[in-house]
Amino acid sequence: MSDPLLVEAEPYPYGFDPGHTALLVIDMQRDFVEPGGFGESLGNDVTMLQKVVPPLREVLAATRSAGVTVVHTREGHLPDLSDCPPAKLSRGAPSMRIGDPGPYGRILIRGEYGHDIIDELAPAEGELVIDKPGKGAFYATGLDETLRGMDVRSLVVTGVTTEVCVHTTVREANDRGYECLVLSDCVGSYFPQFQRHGLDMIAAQGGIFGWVAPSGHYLKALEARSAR
Ligand code: C5J
Repeated sequence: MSDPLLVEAEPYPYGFDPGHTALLVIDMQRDFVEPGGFGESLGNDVTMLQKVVPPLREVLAATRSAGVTVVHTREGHLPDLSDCPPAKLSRGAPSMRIGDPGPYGRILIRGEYGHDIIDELAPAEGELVIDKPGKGAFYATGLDETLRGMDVRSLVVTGVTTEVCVHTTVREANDRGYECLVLSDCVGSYFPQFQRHGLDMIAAQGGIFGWVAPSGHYLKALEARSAR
């Protein structure tokens, strides 16, 4: 194995081997990021999530150029809602429920326009897209088996929202033995305080769930590798 690349991070440098790493892009779907979707139906300001798009585009481009595996996820449900627990359907008394007609089709239903990933971050041909019914990317998806099959051990985590699907996924990944680096400007929350505390919680206690760094530090490590 070659020397790991080092990313300046909290709580200490994060080492990863690009050949055993995947970039996870979590739920950058129209239903969360664009006006009129599920996120907004819950009363959220979607511009808070749109900030993530420019740095994430850069990360995606550099990751692809470096030949690192990219995995996208989408939260959503089957058209008959058989994979959506009743508690999830009614939670939060949204103005529109999962499965209701919205401006981009039925809210959070697989195959609908709103369920899909925003154009700016569209998956490239051959990139994995994992459809998940829960908040965590490992629950009921087969993601763990897929990553193990590719000998992936490290995850660079991006997407939305920081305190919900990103956090749940990082916790699930940590319990399964993956080393997670969360890129602070490539994850987003509708709530500034959740963004701050969500990131703090990952790197606290010596990196209880993983590492946190701005995307520039990750890009620098990839650039240093191409200069080797
Ligand atoms: C939420 C997500 N917030 N992708 N989903 O319901 O974080």
